[in-house]
Amino acid sequence: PPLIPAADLESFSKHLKRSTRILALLGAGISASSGLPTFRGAGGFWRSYDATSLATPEAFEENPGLVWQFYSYRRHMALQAKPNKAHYALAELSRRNKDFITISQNVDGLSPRANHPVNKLHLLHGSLFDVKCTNVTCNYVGKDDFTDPIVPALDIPKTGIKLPSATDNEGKTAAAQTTVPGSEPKHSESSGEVDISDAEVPIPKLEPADLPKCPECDGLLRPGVVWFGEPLPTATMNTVDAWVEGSKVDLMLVIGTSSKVWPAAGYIHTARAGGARIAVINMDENDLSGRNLRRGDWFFKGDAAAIVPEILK
Ligand code: BJW
Ligand code: ZN
Repeated sequence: PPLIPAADLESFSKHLKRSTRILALLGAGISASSGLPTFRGAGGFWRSYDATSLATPEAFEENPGLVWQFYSYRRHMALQAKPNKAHYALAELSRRNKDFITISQNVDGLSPRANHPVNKLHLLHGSLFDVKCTNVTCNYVGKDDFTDPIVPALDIPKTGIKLPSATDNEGKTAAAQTTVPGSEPKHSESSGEVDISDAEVPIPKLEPADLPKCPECDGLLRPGVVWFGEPLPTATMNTVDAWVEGSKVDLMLVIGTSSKVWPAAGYIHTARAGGARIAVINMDENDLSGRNLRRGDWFFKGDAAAIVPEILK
């Protein structure tokens, strides 16, 4: 059968052409086919931990070394991953449409690397490549630092026990590399790298002294992401709220998100209340469609990397 029912695609395309104000909300599912795991459901585990339980201020307070190992692993994986066709198709739509904004819950940097216009891309949950100082009297924020590893103790390929592999019989070790967006990571072919997301692979217990330090006050740095219970970046929220509430949104694309996390999920309700029609792109029809879709909305089931370029053609 075709990827998308023809009647749905036709009515969607018609509406897309007529739409002037378009809003896209992105979640982890848009990056799934780039090889990055989502949070909920299968794959939402890192070692023996539920990924969402590590994304909390409490987890960081209790064991900053473990939480930094989790984020260092995620930085490394995100740098190895490449944006997929959905990231590129959205970036293209964004360039073509003046009144189109994208709000992303993702921290992986794949939309910016797909050259999504940055002034029309709003990162609600921060970035894996930003850092913030934990010292309450210091406001240091570091942006777009793509160093991998960020400090030597967080050198993921070397902190576990290196496993022998068929493609790595010359005894090469993966060297630490720095990557800039737009260029492909210069890291080795991953040959022989250990996967510390596997709880069987031993990792060292890190002390605060091993972890990233503030260049201004020498305090402990933390990942520049938004954890549960924390406020979202104020300026970003203000811009997005003003745009969404400013005038009627014609079309909202909800791509690869379980829509369970607030306030991100709230934009679906705000846009709909203002008269927007909603198109959901998700692998799982239980996420959002049944509960929230109305007559006139669309649900496109499948891999975002295949569906998004197809419907935005
Ligand atoms: C595919 C696919 C493919 C797979 N193609 N699709 C009760 C009611 C309402 C709110 C609350 C409440 N109790 C607590 C709250 C607040 C809380 C919240 O929402 N909790 C809910 C879980 C109930 N929210 C907060 O705490 C937020 N802050 C806040 O409210 O502050 C208030 C405040 C004000 C003033 C002062 C102080 C406080 C903050 C939320 C921060 C979320 N942070 C995280 C971690 C970010 C850093 C990191 O990456 O580590 O953000 S949690 C995690 O969830 C991450 C994600 O961005 C976010 C959303 O997840 P997402 O992207 O939807 O992923 P999944 O895995 O859930 O879904 C993937 C989807 O893709 C699935 O549907 C798949 O089917 C699909 N899929 N493959 C297409 N190939
Ligand atoms: Zn500081």
